[in-house]
Amino acid sequence: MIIPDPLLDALRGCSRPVVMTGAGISAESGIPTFRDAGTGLWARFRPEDLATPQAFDADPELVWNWYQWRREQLSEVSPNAGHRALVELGRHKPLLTLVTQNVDGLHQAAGSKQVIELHGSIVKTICHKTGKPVDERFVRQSGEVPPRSPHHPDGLCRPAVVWFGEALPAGALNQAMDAARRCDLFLSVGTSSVVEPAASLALMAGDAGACVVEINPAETPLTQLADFALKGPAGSVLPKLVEALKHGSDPNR
Ligand code: BV8
Repeated sequence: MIIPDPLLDALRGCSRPVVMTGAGISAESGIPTFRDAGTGLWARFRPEDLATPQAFDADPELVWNWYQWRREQLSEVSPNAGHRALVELGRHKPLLTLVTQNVDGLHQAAGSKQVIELHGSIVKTICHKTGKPVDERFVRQSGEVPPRSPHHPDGLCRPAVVWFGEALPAGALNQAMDAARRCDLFLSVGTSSVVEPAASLALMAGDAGACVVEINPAETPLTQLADFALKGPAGSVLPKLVEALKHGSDPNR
């Protein structure tokens, strides 16, 4: 893939880039994308139907076990070249803001600092009644599935993620929206651009005059609206982009 010169100019010239990632950037680490997260033993469920408070209320054990399965997958994976390229990009662009919809913590594991997690974190646990954090040692030593919450007599433990129909953490969302409105380049990586309000951030950036770039092997609702759409996997496109930035042009030209 050749990186177009106008894109390179925009990347070189930007000072306040925002990068927003979705499940696609973790695909090359071996984590099924969100919409494929109903694979294997979970194939008979739609992730969107499990990632809701209603599903948890209806069958706490089923939803808890789905997240435990996804957590266990995480123990066997590590960040990939796409995550590492974003760490490198942050070294070249110190005012870069990294926003993720992912709950897997792989950006932090790769070395990215100040990651804005719009949809929470699968490796943390909260009380379903109060939202208060629950220590992982408490979760591990409980023999119940899901563990009863230490914060509320009728509460259960649940993953610290944002479910469909739940509000995003106000601080994270406001930070992401501010960054999107102020940025001069918005890079959307590995997201199907359908989940709101995250999907609107790219449009917000474009409306504020930023150059919008999409990296995704497939078409999404953003593809036609973006200034540049690079069709390819994040694990190879992002390193190419950073290499071209460092060399001032695409080394493969
Ligand atoms: C809310 C955590 C309001 C859980 C997730 C308009 C405005 C506001 C809300 C809505 C609205 N319209 C609809 C809604 C409701 C809903 C929504 O958006 N529904 C969708 C399905 C239409 N939104 C909500 O409910 C949100 N809440 O708005 O609340 C409110 C306000 C006040 C008070 C009360 C309520 C909450 C949404 C958050 C849901 N939680 N995750 C968990 O993970 O289990 S969302 C979930 O989807 C994941 O976080 C995931 O990251 C996210 C988005 O999916 P993607 O990341 O894009 O993943 P996907 O699999 O879809 O796509 C992967 C892409 O990667 C593909 O395009 C593929 O081509 C690409 N790819 C594959 N391989 C690669 C690759 N790309 C690059 N490289 C590769 N190698």
